[in-house]
Amino acid sequence: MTPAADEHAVEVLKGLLDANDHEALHNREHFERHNVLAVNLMSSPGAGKTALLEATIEALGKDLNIAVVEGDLETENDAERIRAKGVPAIQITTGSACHLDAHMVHDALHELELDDVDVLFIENVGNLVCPASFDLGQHINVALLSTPEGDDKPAKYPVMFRAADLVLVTKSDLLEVLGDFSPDAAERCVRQIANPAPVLKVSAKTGLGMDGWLDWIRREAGSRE
Ligand SMILES: Nc1nc2c(ncn2[C@@H]2O[C@H](COP(=O)(O)OP(=O)(O)OP(=O)(O)O)[C@@H](O)[C@H]2O)c(=O)[nH]1
Ligand SMILES: [Mg+2]
Ligand SMILES: [Zn+2]
Ligand SMILES: [Zn+2]
Repeated sequence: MTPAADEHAVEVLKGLLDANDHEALHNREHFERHNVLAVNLMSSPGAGKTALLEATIEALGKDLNIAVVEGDLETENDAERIRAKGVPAIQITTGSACHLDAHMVHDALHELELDDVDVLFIENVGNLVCPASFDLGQHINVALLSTPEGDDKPAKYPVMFRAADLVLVTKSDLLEVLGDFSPDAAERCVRQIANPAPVLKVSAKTGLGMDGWLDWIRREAGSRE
């Protein structure tokens, strides 16, 4: 690219992000008005975001009113899995976009009865790169790192893991069979990018470590009442 074209590209990107930030602020007003805790779940594809939500709904669904916004390029699969647990879910299909933006989430918010919601989970598109750059108006970012991905991912994808208020090492039931994933090494990577966020081991499959995560969500939801 010529320097002029380069500059133009930067201007276009900046304009997009400004418009997104403006809409994110508006989403935040929706959440505040209805006293909703909004949690953005981010990870690579298949790290276990929907499985975590299914297990979370099973454990907390009686105490907290949960709703879910699902982001995928195509299919209604994840929203259907959530609805099967008796919780409202809005599926956003982004087509070719590899992240959710604040406008997409805003459209979904207008399809939900937010007065009846305590915690809104937003499951972002599976991608360790750009979801972290688009504010959705959420209060909390949770980054999932599944054990088969390797413990060095926070070092390789620092933008995502720096944005995380909580890091969940998912599929921790596989630690024994994998043998080479060190939760301590993963945590060191998170510290090296100057993120003091808690790093918790969980397994949606066996329930291992889920109490720490569930307590954390209960505490965050409680602090907003
Ligand atoms: N062993 C094990 N497998 C898991 C666990 N959680 C999820 N899985 C499996 O991992 C695969 C992907 O899980 P999903 O919950 O669909 O992952 P996701 O992050 O929502 O995937 P995308 O929405 O497509 O990005 C499925 O085959 C799950 O059964 C876990 O705790 N342990
Ligand atoms: Mg999913
Ligand atoms: Zn993207
Ligand atoms: Zn609105």
